[in-house]
Amino acid sequence: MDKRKWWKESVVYQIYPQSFCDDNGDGIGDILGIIKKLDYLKWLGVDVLWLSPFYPSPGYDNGYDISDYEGVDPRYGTMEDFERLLAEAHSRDLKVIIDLVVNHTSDEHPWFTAANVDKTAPTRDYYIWREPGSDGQLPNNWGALFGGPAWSLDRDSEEYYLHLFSPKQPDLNWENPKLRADVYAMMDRWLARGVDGFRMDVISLIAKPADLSDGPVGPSGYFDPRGRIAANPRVHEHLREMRQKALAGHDIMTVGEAAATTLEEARRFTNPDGSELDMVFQFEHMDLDGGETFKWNDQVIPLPELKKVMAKWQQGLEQRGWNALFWNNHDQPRMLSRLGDEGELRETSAKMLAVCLHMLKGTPFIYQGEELGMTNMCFASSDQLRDSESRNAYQRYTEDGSISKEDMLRYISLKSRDNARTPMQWSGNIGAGFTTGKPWMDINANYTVINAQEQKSRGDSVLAFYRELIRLRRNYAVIVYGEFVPDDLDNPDVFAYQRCLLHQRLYVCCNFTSQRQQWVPPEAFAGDDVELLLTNIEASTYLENHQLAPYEAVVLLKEE
Ligand code: TEU
Ligand code: CA
Repeated sequence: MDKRKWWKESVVYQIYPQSFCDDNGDGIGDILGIIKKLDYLKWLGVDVLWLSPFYPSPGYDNGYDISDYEGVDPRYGTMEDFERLLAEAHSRDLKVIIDLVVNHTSDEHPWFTAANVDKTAPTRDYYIWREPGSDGQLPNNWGALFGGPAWSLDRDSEEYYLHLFSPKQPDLNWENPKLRADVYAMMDRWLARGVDGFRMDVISLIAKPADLSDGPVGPSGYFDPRGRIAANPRVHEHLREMRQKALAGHDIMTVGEAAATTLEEARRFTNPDGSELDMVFQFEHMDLDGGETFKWNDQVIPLPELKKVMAKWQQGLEQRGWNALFWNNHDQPRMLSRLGDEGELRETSAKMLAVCLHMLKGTPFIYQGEELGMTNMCFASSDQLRDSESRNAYQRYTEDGSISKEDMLRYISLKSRDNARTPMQWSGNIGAGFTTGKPWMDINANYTVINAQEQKSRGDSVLAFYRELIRLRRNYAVIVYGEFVPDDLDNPDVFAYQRCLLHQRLYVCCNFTSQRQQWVPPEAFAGDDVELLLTNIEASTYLENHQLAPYEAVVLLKEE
């Protein structure tokens, strides 16, 4: 049996502060805006809020480039605002976890600004430096995720520093014990303020291997070192130390963003002995529509592959770890646009995707707007883009002529991170109830149709369905703790599985197509003693004829 833990029984809601709710009308979401929406989140029924970064930042990567780990960026408010948010959340019995971005800082962080002018600065060794080759060459052929090489030359000291993301995000040197102690002390101060845990940004990549040698060149023209870095076992030593020195004695939750992580590594990260993290985000299911040109193409996720990847992680972590379940976050295009129907069956398919994810074993995460069935943006011009990854890619591929401008805009509309970052659609009024000013990025034009106000008043809305789904989790231990058993992984139309816990059994089947599907459940679920626990279709006929309507999802319950 799994050990009971509150974070296994919780549903987490991710807030991207910049795009959530703008209180003061400057077009940027802020902390007071979040406070205003706490009653909405409580009504929805989630247990934990994860806040993406709100710390002081030059904003090159929307706050994932931090220049002060212990402050609040004035664009989001003040430390008093944050403390009020915590108090208001706690008074509603909502927990709050914050983003811990310690793979890198901003190049405007005082640790770096002191270090790059002076080789003898105490924080010089907080970063990773290499001398240029005899002809000034780069230390190796590693590429940065947001384009170009992973090394930039610091002109003052004439050495290169490593950055896995952009040149504005120098990587920290986790081999330095003083850096580690500084990070733990900073975490300790946030815990003392009362936060309930951390989402740890690219934590799988903090331990750079001693071997910085070249690797095989990929589509970017460079070697993508993430797999090699993630395989360095040293990361587990760091996380064990962090657990002992920063987290011991706190009843909190930790979720690691585990880019490029294997199942084997994830078992160590989420070992039930609690020595490292509670759960990890893995990305294998998100990368199934990648390809030759990274993600800049129109490939779609093949359902059988998706099912196999999900089953692999479900079964692979059974009794050996814990999954964080997600279809969406601030780095991903909207899953509804990837796998659902943006047309007439939008709401049905949004609910089906919700059932499919929330009935898996693990802690579900909802990304703002997902509970409304928000969709991708159709970007008409590259001027609308705010994400540096997308802007850089647009420039690179259109300038070298490898992808036409039209195609690149189409790919961006399908895959860009900016699809997730358009402002939250609260109402059909101008500004979508997000802002009374000019929004920092364009609002999706469909806010007049898709918005929270309209859905809150309607019993059959996507929003009402999410609320019901969350409520259901409270009443059935099998949803939290039942073992996952896959069904017919090769079938390309329906995603089906069982969940089993002692005397309770669930059968979940989800139609991923716009056609009806004949779908006969296993024998145990065919009798009269089977209850239709949940469906997203009005007047479902599934129990009578075992037919799934287009995008229908069904959950059957059998109690012995
Ligand atoms: O993301 C790290 C990461 O590896 C990916 O999610 C990546 O951003 C995406 O695949 C690129 O398409 C984290 C944050 O979630 C992201 O917003 C930051 O940009 C990144 O780290 C750097 O801090
Ligand atoms: Ca604001």
